[in-house]
Amino acid sequence: MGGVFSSLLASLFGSREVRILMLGLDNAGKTSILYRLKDGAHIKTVPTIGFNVETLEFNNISMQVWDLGGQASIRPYWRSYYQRQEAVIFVVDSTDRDRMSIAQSELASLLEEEELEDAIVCIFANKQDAPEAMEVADVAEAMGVNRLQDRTWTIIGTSALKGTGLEEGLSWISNNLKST
Ligand code: G3D
Ligand code: MG
Repeated sequence: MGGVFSSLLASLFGSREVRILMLGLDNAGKTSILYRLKDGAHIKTVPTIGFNVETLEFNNISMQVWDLGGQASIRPYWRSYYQRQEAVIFVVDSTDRDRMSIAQSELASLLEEEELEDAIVCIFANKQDAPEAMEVADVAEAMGVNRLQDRTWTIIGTSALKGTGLEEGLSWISNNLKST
């Protein structure tokens, strides 16, 4: 399967400006997802104080990607990136049982950010192709999604390796974005 970005996202979002933030612990699969989506799009990696920001730009769509975890001291720098982000994709490594609780607390603190209070949240339970992957329902429970009642959210099983679930996630975002 090739990249799905140019054809799929052009049809999903048209000329609407969309800003999507993709976050998760390192090794969750974010860069792999970005490259899976990149067909026809541009990816830049911008080194910033203490971390890299990857950006995918296509038409009016921009997707910013960065790693969370173990970087509390630079968290204040992130705030400037949060502004006007309409959707958050939070990527979880479904095989990483040991760090599920760290991922959960990172997601919880992210959702407390005032700038993100209107953002819709799509959790990718990634690496579903791996035999040892936790089931999506178990990832949902570990991520504490029952506490997300006042948000527009979903969780979708994905595999960056196989390219599965990504279209479904992007369609969900397109269908759930607040109209402006
Ligand atoms: P990150 O950008 O979130 O840090 P990466 O994560 O995209 O760099 O991926 C980290 C590792 O997980 C890579 O392995 C990558 O191939 C693997 N990976 C990403 N997505 C999937 C997936 O859906 N399924 C499986 N099985 N593996 C995945 P390496 O070995 O290259 O470091
Ligand atoms: Mg990466």
